[in-house]
Amino acid sequence: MKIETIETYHVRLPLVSPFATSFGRFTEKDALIVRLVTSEGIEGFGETASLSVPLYSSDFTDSDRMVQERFLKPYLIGMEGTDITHFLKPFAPIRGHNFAKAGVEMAIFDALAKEKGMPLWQYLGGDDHDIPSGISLGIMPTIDALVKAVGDALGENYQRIKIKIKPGWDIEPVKELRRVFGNDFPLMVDANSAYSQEDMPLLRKLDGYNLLMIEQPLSNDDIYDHAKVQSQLRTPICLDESIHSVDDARYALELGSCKIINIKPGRVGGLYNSIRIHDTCYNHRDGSFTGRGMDRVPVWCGGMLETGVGRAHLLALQSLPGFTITGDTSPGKRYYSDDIVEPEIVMKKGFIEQSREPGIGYTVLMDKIKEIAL
Ligand code: OSB
Ligand code: MG
Repeated sequence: MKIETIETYHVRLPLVSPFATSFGRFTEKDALIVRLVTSEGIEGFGETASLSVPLYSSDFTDSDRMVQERFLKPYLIGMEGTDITHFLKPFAPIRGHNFAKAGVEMAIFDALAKEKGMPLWQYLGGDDHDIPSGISLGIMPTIDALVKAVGDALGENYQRIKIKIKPGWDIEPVKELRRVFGNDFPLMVDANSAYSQEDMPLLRKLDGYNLLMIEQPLSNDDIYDHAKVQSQLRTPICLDESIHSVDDARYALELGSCKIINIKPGRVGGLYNSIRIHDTCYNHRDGSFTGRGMDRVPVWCGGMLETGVGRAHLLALQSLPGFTITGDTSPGKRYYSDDIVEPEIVMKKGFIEQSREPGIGYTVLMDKIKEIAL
């Protein structure tokens, strides 16, 4: 395969409902859709799913676009090869900017899978099964609004509910959800780094609500303090923001900073690194260094409110065997009234089917994208 062109389209889609986290509230979502064409005429698509502002990670849409234009595309165009590791050579010397790398890397993966005539999930080494769908619900104006949203989500058969928390919106919503819907439905919380070690009493209270996990309670780059907090909690901690690489994942497992890892291809620089982090967790064994009884550390796939292009990649990734916990990938309609792929990504009885078509398996609506591109 020889890379002939790489184009980037900046889109901004209105969200069907505002999404609020501890770091900000969003009513629309920016994304860079990357379209790669090979000299054989194969098209590959990827998505850079960073936010428009550097509040989740240091990446943001405009900086990622610049990194792609100046530091990735010039080295990739004209490159010829047969496997991903070859094409990743120009990525290696560039520090950071993982979301920028991921969008381009995913487009290469899509083209490589299409060249082989294989669905991407199969090309990545995944198993043939439907993907359970979870939902990530933002901070709501009132507890009643949250109860309504969770009731709706359970009614639609979502397999796992995650709610965003922040100081002042934590114990009360969790307590009320447990009171209304019972102690056993699959519930977790995501703090997006809103707490510190001083909040140990609060975290200990959360420990009493049978949560599947507490996602990223402490600061976005911390691995050390999370280990101290995890040692005082029964509830597993899951790291999101803190894990940017295979080494970060290894440090966290060896230190006991978490018992679960959220893998987002954008945050870790693409699918290749996602798979390596998956493998590190899947092959982790008790007795390796600390012996904390953590065999096969489970992973799940997070999201960045991706358009259908990015979500098709997330679905493919989740076919790997270590993704034993339901992730954040919801059907198209949960995010956008007018998604940019066909067929629509739909959920049936709480699951999303894998496509049988080559590559990401969805048609990217280029006319629509060109029309709305910024
Ligand atoms: O922390 O997981 C997060 C969205 C934007 C930025 C960070 C996060 C999220 C989500 C939404 O939780 C997940 C999704 O539905 O794509
Ligand atoms: Mg998160």
